[in-house]
Amino acid sequence: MTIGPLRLHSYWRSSAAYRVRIALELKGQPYEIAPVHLLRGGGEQHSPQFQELNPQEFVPVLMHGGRTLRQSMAIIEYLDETWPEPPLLPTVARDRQRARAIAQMIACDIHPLNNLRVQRYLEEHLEADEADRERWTRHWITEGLDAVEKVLADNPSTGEFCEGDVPTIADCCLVPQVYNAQRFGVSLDPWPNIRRINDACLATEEFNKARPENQPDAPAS
Ligand SMILES: N[C@@H](CCC(=O)N[C@@H](CS)C(=O)NCC(=O)O)C(=O)O
Repeated sequence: MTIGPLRLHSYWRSSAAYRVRIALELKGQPYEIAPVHLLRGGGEQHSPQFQELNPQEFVPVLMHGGRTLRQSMAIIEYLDETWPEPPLLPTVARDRQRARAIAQMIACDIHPLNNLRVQRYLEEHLEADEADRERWTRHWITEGLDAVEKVLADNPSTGEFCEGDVPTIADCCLVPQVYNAQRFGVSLDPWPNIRRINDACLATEEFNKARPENQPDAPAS
């Protein structure tokens, strides 16, 4: 199906945008990146122009077919419904439920606590210094990934990837969350399944292309 170009408002380090980039790469759909710098000048996500695209002042936003699509999980499901191959949700209901559950453990219960606006609130209203904020971030990542590891370990549904042997929506969420964990110095040692699946994902061309450091708006290293 072709209904015009795909344009993704993204920030190289945003893990929610990273999820959508992975899904687009897995679908083999060409897309343009429209960078939104989340820090410069207080954050371009707060500009009046961007607020028109997303009143929540978040990336990602995907433009497609004259529509403005928001919320990474809903965008991934839209991509899956628009281009069904390869599927990002398993065909069997119980497997599909498990893939969504793992994805939501990350996207609903870990990531929001560590978002930039939460960090800013801690700093500006609760007088949390940088060390406090990093402790906060590491705490929620560790507690959340501990639970994800338990769900992955010793479960016959876990395969090469989180659910079975092909990447699903769960892997689209896991890899960006592991990137965040590493960014904040959280060791993956307690989580052998998470580490193995993250390595398997990043060994593929699709996940590799979506990596933060491979984005046009990433600073030159
Ligand atoms: N639930 C949203 C979360 C999006 C989100 O948290 N985006 C972050 C970057 S990862 C953002 O734009 N933060 C800007 C801010 O906090 O000011 C989604 O999944 O799309």
